[in-house]
Amino acid sequence: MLRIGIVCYPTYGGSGVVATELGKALARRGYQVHFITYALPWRLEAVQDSNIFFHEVELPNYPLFEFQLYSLALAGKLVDVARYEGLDLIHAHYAIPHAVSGFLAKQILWEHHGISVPVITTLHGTDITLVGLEPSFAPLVRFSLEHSDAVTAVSKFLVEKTRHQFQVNCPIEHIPNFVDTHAFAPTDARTLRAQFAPNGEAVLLHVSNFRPLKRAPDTVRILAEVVQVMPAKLLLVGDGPERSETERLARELGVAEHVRCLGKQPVTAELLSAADVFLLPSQSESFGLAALEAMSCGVPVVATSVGGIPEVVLHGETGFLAELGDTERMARYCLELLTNRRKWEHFSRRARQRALEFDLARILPRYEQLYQSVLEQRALNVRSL
Ligand code: GMT
Repeated sequence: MLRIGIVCYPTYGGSGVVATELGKALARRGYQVHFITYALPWRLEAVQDSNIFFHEVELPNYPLFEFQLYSLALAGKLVDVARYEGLDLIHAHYAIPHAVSGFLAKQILWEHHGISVPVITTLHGTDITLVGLEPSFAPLVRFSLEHSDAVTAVSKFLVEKTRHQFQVNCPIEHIPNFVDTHAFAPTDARTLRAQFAPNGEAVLLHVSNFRPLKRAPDTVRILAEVVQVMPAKLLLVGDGPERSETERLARELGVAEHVRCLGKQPVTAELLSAADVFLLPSQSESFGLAALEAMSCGVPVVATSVGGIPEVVLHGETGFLAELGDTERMARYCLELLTNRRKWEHFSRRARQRALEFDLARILPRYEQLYQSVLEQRALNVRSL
């Protein structure tokens, strides 16, 4: 079976979650999966699978280095793992710096060791729409994409955005994100729910890394509108730069007692199922994996109509989409669902059905086919040398 190196961010964020869930699923299919990153990936902690390996990238601390040289250390580690574990390919999630380090490792492996290890890059979002556009990074992103053996993007929006922003000539395959619909299924969460909403209040839920583009404070603005009509609670899961501002706003708007910040919690089917509505008021979102996991648990989503969200959340069917910042409208959409049980149940069913279209079992073969075709191409290239 193939030996696959997966490079990802290990932190609380969608790209790392996708990479980790992909690796776990590949390992269950018999592939040998090597995670190469600076810390144990967030969703890998509980995994006991003999096909999964974790290689920590060590960062040499030399006084001359005012800044840590992670990209280089990662490239060196990739060379090492590829050589000694016999990797067949490297799958880099998020272009910066992973695709660049992958390229460097590939060149070293070939030129110094005669080993050909293709690099596949999966684009996730801000590596293209935000940070990748920084003048100091943009040339590297473009170069690393053009030198990847295959490039995928998690939404059609992101494919188009990449073409437009970076003017790359290479093919970019759209492989959408996925959800394990067995693990994320509607679950009896009455006990958990009663802890957060003991008097039968409606429950709104938001999960994110609280970066400014997630617009977490907008969830509080939505709550403030909703509680004028009916009792409700807002659960905030995750942590990040805007958590304090979100809490401050809750106090300013007089709704702090209805907001519960849970911090970085494992996102489980039970937690998601405890909610009536999932909120995703992002400024930019290439896909919205958190929304897909909520939908898989039968939770309708109220979100902004930005980026790739409309490819996941169907307006008027599995949730509602509003203009960025239009928290009044988002609150009205919440109330439309919260005050009409039949409507909520219909949306909940459609949300689950929609999530089934992104089931892991449907998407995983797309990555497996891609791996095969990249390796076939490699064999042809090596033979023609
Ligand atoms: O691009 C990012 O902001 C990082 C990334 C992450 O690690 O959280 O999120 C992106 O990748 C996810 C998985 O593919 C997508 O579901 C998110 O929509 C996307 N985030 C953005 O585009 C802001």
